[in-house]
Amino acid sequence: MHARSAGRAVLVIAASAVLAVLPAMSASAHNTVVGTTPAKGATVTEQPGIVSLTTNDALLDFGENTVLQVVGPDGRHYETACATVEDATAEVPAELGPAGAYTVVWQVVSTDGHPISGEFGFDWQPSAGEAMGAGSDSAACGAGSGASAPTASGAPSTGESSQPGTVPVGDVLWIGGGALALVAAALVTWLAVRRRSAD
Ligand SMILES: [Cu+2]
Repeated sequence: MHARSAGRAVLVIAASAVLAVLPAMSASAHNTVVGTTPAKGATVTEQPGIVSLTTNDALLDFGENTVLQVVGPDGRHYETACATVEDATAEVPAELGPAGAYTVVWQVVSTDGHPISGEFGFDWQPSAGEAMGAGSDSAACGAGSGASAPTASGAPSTGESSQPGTVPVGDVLWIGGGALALVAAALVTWLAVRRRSAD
């Protein structure tokens, strides 16, 4: 085997190894959900006012990458604003409508910069006299909703919603670090192979 083709084979093997290991490495740093309001599966009889999700660690505030949508049994949205982040909790104001099963669809950004997402449900059985929200056909926040995530400075949004695929900084660091490790490992192995085949 020529040294050059051996080096190329090593590169391919090293690349495969890095790609296989990366997801496992990054998963260990993800926030995990420790609680929600309302609680998952709960029967709610009074307007909760706020729907929230709490994790085990501080969340990153990436504006519209933080999503909490409250979807009613009629498929309409009952969240009334953009979600906000406070330490380990993301929350959104909501005014529930008709009785029935509600689903909260959420996405938050982990401490390591990776988005995590999921959903949970609760049952809305309003007591007599509870006011009902009208809901909306579309999400209260995000592209096309006309609303924008509040910013710390209170400055108007500058159209971040046109880039839904924005890669969090953490991802770039993970990928950059992985690529560096791969290049270093491949170089060392290739030099070893070349020395052996030169003998
Ligand atoms: Cu991660």
